[in-house]
Amino acid sequence: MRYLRWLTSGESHGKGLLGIMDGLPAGVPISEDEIATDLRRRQQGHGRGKRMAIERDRAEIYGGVRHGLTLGSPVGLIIPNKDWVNWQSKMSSSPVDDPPPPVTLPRPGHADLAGIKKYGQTDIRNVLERSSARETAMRVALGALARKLLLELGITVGSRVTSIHEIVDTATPEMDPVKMNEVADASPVRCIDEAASSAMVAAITQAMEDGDSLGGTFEVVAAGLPYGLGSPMQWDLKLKARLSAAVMSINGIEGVEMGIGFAGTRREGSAFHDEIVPTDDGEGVTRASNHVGGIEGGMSNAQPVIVRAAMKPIPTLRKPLRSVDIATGEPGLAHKERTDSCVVPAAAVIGESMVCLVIADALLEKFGGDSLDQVKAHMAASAQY
Ligand code: EPS
Repeated sequence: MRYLRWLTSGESHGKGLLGIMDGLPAGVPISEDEIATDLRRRQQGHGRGKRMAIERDRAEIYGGVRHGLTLGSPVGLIIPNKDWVNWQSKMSSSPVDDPPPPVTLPRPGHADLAGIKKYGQTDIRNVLERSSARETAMRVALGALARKLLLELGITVGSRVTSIHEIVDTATPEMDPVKMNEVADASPVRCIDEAASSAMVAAITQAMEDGDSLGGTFEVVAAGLPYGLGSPMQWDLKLKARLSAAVMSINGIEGVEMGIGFAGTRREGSAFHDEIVPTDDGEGVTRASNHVGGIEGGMSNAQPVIVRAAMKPIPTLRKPLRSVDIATGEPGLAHKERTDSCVVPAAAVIGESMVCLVIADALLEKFGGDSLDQVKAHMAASAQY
């Protein structure tokens, strides 16, 4: 991200998470309560483990905001880990007299094995702490800042879960993103269809009882984009490339598609492409469908952007898989940690955050200004819908 730059720091059981965002224009209204709303949404979902009962994620604004408005300076956020009280010695930044025994049985599917080899570690905890999805709490907090900017510019972003394990929500809702979130947030698995929701809950409960985990798919929708965010001129400027990289970076994501994605390959071109038709008032053009998901030639085409993603089942299992002890070379069973059973509902919220961050970056690239008023003026002068 070139215009809205951000970084996170923090370990899962360390003191907390830090985030810094640079490039947000001055004058964007933002409050800790608004950030907390998205953080709360990320913590929900049937299938979360005991950790979520401990944490009450809330980001404290450390810099960049005064009297409810951004200053144009870097925004700094801190989310303290409530669980830190239980880990102060085990995760102390200073040497301790009684270090805990090292974790030596890598979990298949986690960062454990590749991480210890890469960083030359002998204790898997030195890898798993940062590769934990705990880090995504800060992404959601930073995403809430981007979401506020987008909201001021008429762009909304929502999500829903479309499948968990073998249960598919076949609903094809004609909903704007805000309505989609309203309905999804009322479901314990963030899906639209009530029967599918109950079946998903039952499947997750079964997996929890079995000490197993489940994956699934979700969809993120962004509406209100003008033409031309992103660019066809270089590969790394294409909006589709930027969105897929961002969503693919979420822990556990194994696939990303746009619009009807892979299913579209089973259609002829004539049944795939979205015909250009006059608007109802006859004053402009719109599309008869949106199979491609709002991006053509690497640019937004003023239709809703639709990003879908597939998440693998969580690799930490109470019924562990085979592994080999890195200290002794002896075969054993993978390390067991307290864990979640299914986090697809949370991943959908994280997906929204990543999409907000990328679209805000692309928007500042095209219409950038030092203040919100300037960005609005630049859009009013040249944005095409
Ligand atoms: C995670 C393991 C669990 C999850 C955690 C991700 O944490 P713990 O080991 O403390 O029980 O709850 O997710 C979060 C803490 C979070 O905020 O989403 C893992 O191994 O990746």
